Amino acid sequence: MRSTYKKVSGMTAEIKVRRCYGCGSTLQNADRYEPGYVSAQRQENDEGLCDRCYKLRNPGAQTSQVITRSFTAMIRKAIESQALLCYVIDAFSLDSSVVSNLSELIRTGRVLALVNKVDLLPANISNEELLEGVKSRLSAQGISPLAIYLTSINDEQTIRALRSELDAHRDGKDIYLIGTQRVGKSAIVNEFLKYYDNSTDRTVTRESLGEPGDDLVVTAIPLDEDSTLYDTPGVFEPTSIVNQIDRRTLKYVLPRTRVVARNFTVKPGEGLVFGALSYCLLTSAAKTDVEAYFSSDVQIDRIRAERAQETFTSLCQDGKGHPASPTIRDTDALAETVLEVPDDGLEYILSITGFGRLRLKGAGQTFAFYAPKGVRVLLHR
Ligand SMILES: Nc1nc2c(ncn2[C@@H]2O[C@H](COP(=O)(O)OP(=O)(O)O)[C@@H](O)[C@H]2O)c(=O)[nH]1
Ligand SMILES: [Mg+2]
Repeated sequence: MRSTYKKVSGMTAEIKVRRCYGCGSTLQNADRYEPGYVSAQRQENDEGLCDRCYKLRNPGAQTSQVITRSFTAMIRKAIESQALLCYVIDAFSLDSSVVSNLSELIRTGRVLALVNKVDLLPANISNEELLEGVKSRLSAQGISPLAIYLTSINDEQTIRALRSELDAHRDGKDIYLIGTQRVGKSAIVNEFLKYYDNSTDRTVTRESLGEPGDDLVVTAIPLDEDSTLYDTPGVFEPTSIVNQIDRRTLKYVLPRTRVVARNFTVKPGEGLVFGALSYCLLTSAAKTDVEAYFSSDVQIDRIRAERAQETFTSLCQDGKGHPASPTIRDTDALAETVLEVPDDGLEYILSITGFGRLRLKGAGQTFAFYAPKGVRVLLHR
């Protein structure tokens, strides 16, 4: 779909292609079986979502599924045929990319974990620590992967070696790239295609596997005469901050360059505010050293408990908090989660799903987190 903007100077109209905020497809109203389709009834909408993503986010009375019937049918078929399910995971955001609804669906299949975006990982976090985190999260969801492979679309070597890594585990069967939205499935495919040699007489196609009213469009890449690699649409993860903020804010929240740890000492009665999107307060124990891991575009400042609500609201409304989202205007948009950290001197992670996390040594601290309603706040080892 195209939207036309008249330039202020008048003469030329500028044409801008609009993309779906959910799946990234170009919005269009020509073909309902192609991605990005916006039906006539939703033509005037300003959500910037295609019908599919709109339906997922506004389940309404009809259904509360975040994984559609067509998607479930596709996975069942894949498992039956012994296909390799390539679970694409975001190295920076394990909590928003290792998700229970998808894990549950693929548990009985042959799963390979493809941990992508390793280039974003802070320098002080080792691959061993990352692998440990991935393994424990998958295992908590009943998955023991055949292998865990680390990739980055910015690391040619990992992309070049991807084909042989996948071939080693697929037993000649199909491969399905699956995962939540924006973990990099399509970006991996684009890079993969640069080194891809099609030895078949089939071509790379877009295929519709869904049923009417439940579109499911995949990219199909022939691997050999009888097997195919499928890039599938991202699964919607309702507990991620990504769904609670405005689409223009998203580019600041999702890191684009390597995340650098930022160090703070927080005293009781104090806390930290993350842009104009969330904050936390230390409500007990002695002062604590924390390392904060967020996109470098997220401004982090100290905040005092007794003025926290006021400070937060003014950050939201006076343009001083960055990033700010028009969907979060004051503390009414936030919900409280209290995290009690054990007093054992071990390292703990306090995470706001899809946004960022704090790392600290357990000393019996109590933290109150205020994150957008619906966003999960978690304590991990
Ligand atoms: N830094 C970095 N960004 C990546 C990587 N892979 C994907 N991205 C970016 O992540 C965003 C989402 O990627 P996309 O392929 O559309 O995700 P999909 O929804 O899983 O298909 C895009 O802006 C990509 O450029 C990676 O390895 N490193
Ligand atoms: Mg994609």
